[in-house]
Amino acid sequence: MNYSAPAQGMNPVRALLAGARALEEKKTVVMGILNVTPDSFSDGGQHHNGRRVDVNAALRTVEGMQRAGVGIVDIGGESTRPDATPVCEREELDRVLPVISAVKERFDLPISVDTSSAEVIRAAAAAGAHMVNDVRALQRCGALDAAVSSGLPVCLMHMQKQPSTMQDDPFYHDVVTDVIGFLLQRRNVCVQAGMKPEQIVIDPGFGFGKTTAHNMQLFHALNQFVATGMPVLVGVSRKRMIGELLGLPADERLIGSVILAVFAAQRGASIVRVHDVEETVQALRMLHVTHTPLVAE
Ligand code: 7PJ
Repeated sequence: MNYSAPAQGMNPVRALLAGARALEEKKTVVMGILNVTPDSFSDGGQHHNGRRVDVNAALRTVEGMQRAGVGIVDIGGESTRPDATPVCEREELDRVLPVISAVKERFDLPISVDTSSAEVIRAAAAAGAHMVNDVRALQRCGALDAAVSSGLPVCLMHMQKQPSTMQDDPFYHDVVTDVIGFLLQRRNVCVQAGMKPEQIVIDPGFGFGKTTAHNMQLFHALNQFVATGMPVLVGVSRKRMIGELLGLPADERLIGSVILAVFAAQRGASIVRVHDVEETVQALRMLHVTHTPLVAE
């Protein structure tokens, strides 16, 4: 069984979200995080034993996500936490490709690949991935061309500097206008390179070169991102901003994460990227059945 490709002429992101059983009912899609790294910040090593990726463990996790009602599975082989060891392209391919192929074979779920590498984009697309999620907004050498030729929907995320330096004194003139300006500029570059505007999802990049105050300003301004007309992805799950606001370590940030996912959905996010799929799906179902009105800001 496989999530089928969008019908000819259908808006690709709409098709992806509809495939994730969502957009037609204006519901927010839950994207489940599947890290296949030895060192991701809150769940590293679950699907990688330090030497190689554990495909069976990854499949068990996806099975749980599917049962819980996940919309998209986001598979990533590079940790972007500040002190992570950089990964070479070959290693990233060895981590993500077997998992993409195995998930594709077993599950009827849209698959996103979390990568900045042209080679990984090409290989993942050939293996049947349905979306490219790039924290570097396709700025790495060759990534833009690879994404354009894949024809897949892409998520462009904002990051200031690189993971190893991004938290050294982040500075913005105005974080909201700076980040929206960057994303609009990357959207234009992508469209000039041949991408369809409807292929593009944007993401403020919570925690990537931002203080907690910056993150909060961006969160309050989500309606401005939504107003660009592009679907918005929000990734705040277990992030440090929640830890700082509540004074809690990464493994105790579930409630904060779920609440922020609900707020993001109320403010019009199309996709929320989360570790805790079951709890987030439950919370969003409650939001949807109770018809909580959109928060106007
Ligand atoms: C994000 C991401 C995010 C998008 C990561 C983590 C760090 N991709 N990849 N947005 N974060 N689009 O999961 O905490 O916020 S890795």
